[in-house]
This record gives sequence, C-alpha cells and structure tokens, in this order.
Amino acid sequence: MKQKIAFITGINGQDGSYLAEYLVGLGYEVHGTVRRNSTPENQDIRLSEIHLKIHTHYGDLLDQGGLEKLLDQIQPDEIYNLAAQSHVRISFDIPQFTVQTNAIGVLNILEAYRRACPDAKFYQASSSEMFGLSVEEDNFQRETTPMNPVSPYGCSKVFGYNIVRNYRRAYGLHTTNGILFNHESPRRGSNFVTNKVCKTAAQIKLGLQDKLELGNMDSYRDWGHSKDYVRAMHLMLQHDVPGDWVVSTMETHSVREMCKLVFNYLGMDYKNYVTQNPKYLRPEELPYLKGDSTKIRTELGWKPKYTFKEMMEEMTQCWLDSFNKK
Ligand code: NAP
Ligand code: F7E
Repeated sequence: MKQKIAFITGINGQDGSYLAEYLVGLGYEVHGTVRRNSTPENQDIRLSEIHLKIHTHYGDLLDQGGLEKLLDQIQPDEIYNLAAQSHVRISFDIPQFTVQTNAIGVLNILEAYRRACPDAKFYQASSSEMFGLSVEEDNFQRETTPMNPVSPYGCSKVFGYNIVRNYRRAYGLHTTNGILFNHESPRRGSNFVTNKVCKTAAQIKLGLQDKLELGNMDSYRDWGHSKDYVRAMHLMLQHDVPGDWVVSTMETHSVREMCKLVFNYLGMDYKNYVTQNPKYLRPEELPYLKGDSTKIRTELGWKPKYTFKEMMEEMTQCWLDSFNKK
C-alpha cells in the first residue's frame, strides 16, 4: 500500500508536534510548516524526538502563494491546519494579526488546497472558544450550540469554521472541523493558565519563586490532554464523510480547583501563594465551558485516555524534573 502523506501547518506547536509523532508512528510521511524565526534553535524544541523523521518547510498562513507551491510539490493525502495565533488574551492585544492568521489564513490554505490537491482531506483546528457565552440548558456546549464568541480569537475561529463548511458544500471538498475544547500537556505554552500554574508552583516548591499572579480564577474549562486530542484529529479524517465534531472530556473545573490540585500535589496550599493581578484579566471573559462529545464517541469510537488529575500531575512533575536538572 502507498505510504500516506500528511501536511501539518504549525507543526512545531503543541498539537502539531504530538500529531507529527503520532502520524510518524502510524507510518506516514510527515511534512509541516514552520515560520522564519531569527533564533532557529528554538523552533524545533518540541520536535526534538522526531526532527530527523519529518520534513519541515518555511511557510506562513498569510502567504497563499507559498502554501500553494508547497501543496503542489508535496501532494498530501491529509492536510491538518493547526497554525494559529492561539492565545485568547493576546488576541485582544493584536486583533488584526489574529484575524489575518486565524480567519484569512484559513481561506488562504483552503484556496491553495482547492487548486493544488483537491483530492486530499482537510482538517481545521476549530475551537470551543467559538461558543463564547452560549450554554445549553443541560450545561453543555455541543455541535448544535449557537456560536456567540467573546474575543477576537473566538470571532476569527468562527470565520474559519464557517468557510471550511462553505468549501465542503460549495466544492464537494473533504473538509472537517474539529471543535476542540481546551487541551494541555507538558508542551503547552507556559503563558496558558494550566502550564503557568504548574511551572510557578514547581518554582515555589523549590524556593525559586514566592508567589503566583493570576487573572480570573472563577472561570471553568473542560481540560483534556493534547495527545488524546491529536488521535481524535486523525480519526476524523479517516471517516469517509466530512463533518464537524466536538472533542472534550465532558468534565469542567474552575481555575481555582486546578490550582488547588497542583499545589496539593506539591504538598502546599495555593491560598498562601496565589494573588490576583488585573493585568491578566480579559476585556471580556468566557466564564464556562463543558463539551458534550457524544457524537465523536459514538460515531468514531474516540475517548480520552488521560484523566484531568493525571495530566496536571504529569505537567507539574515535568517542571520539577526540569528545574531539578539545572
Ligand atoms: P500553539 O502551540 O500556539 O501552536 C500554534 C502554531 O501555529 C505554532 O507552530 C505557531 O508558530 C504557528 N503559527 C502562528 N501564526 C502563524 C502563521 N501566521 N503562519 C503559520 N504558522 C503560524 O497552539 P496549539 O495549542 O498547538 O493549537 C493548535 C491549533 O488548535 C490552533 O489553531 C489553536 O487555535 C487550536 N485550538 C487549540 C486548543 C487548545 O486548547 N490547545 C483548543 C482548540 C483549538 P510559532 O511557534 O512560530 O508562533
Ligand atoms: O485561559 C483564566 C483565563 O489562556 C483559561 C487556547 O488554547 O483554549 C485556550 O484558550 C482560563 C481563562 O486558555 C490566567 O481568564 C486566569 O478563563 O489557558 P487560557 P483559553 O483562553 O481558554 C481555547 C479552547 C483555545 O482554542 C485557545 O487556543 O484561565 N486565567 N488567570 C488565566 N489565563 C492565562 N492565560 N493566564 C493567567 O494568568
């Protein structure tokens, strides 16, 4: 059988790096884009275990011509569009760049794909942030929940989601949206709340830091593990019919509960160390997320392997180990 070829935008991000490892393990030839960066040493940190087994190319979602040239050369079977300005609070600081990348960038890669390799299957990294303030009466968000975004990031992702559905219907392309709820790992950027808490709690434990400043501790998130979620991305593209699937753990926890768990793991009480700094509050907050992933569980047989507690402990332990090595 012919070796399958995958193309991943944002291959050096959290999800891109786990997805690349997963696909290499399944026997795929894996290609992906990285952006030009003045310090190239930092770019393949998350790819260190597989960089010899994959092909990286310079590429940017803002450069449609460049994307088309790459797709024309590579002729992938599967395209995973994971590249994005993915930080919600930062999307308030740089709204134009966020929208250019996360909205127009999706259109750019869809056009490149339509022209260069329309027989491929296409995955779009859509997000629970699109639901914003909408919650169903049973306290879940699901595929049919109206979208009511509350950040430039959420608004940009709604455009990406809709244009992917439009290209599916208009041109008969195999385009799929994964509507993923928050997912974390030791590779999560340390300015997202989970990894910020794990990193700073480990520093406090080792006497390297004395306090942790956070924003809103009363928001709730449905937090899963990135490794479980990249398996879901691949499963979605193996389905004959393209569609839209929510991926979530079906549990929700507050930022406060998450802090309690992490500090308890290290034998400390978070109340003695955590303070609020208004600089980490958002101009508009999304207070509550809990995803109903019944559709992907029943139609595609996906379920997560990690529990929330296992994931938070793995992340905290990784920081402890890394500081202890220094
Ligand atoms: P991430 O770690 O921030 O990775 C994003 C990747 O996109 C990085 O490789 C980044 O490159 C690249 N990128 C940014 N702007 C780009 C541009 N203009 N052109 C090309 N590449 C660009 O994010 P992640 O957590 O892996 O998330 C992957 C995708 O899933 C994103 O689209 C995100 O919005 C979406 N998503 C994430 C979650 C979550 O909880 N993690 C949930 C739902 C949806 P640099 O390193 O050079 O910046
Ligand atoms: O914030 C609160 C913050 O930045 C989670 C992205 O992957 O998931 C992610 O977006 C919550 C929010 O993730 C701090 O206000 C409190 O309520 O970790 P976060 P996010 O905004 O939910 C969605 C699904 C995506 O698609 C995105 O790409 O935690 N919070 N104090 C804080 N958040 C941060 N970052 N820093 C704080 O100090």
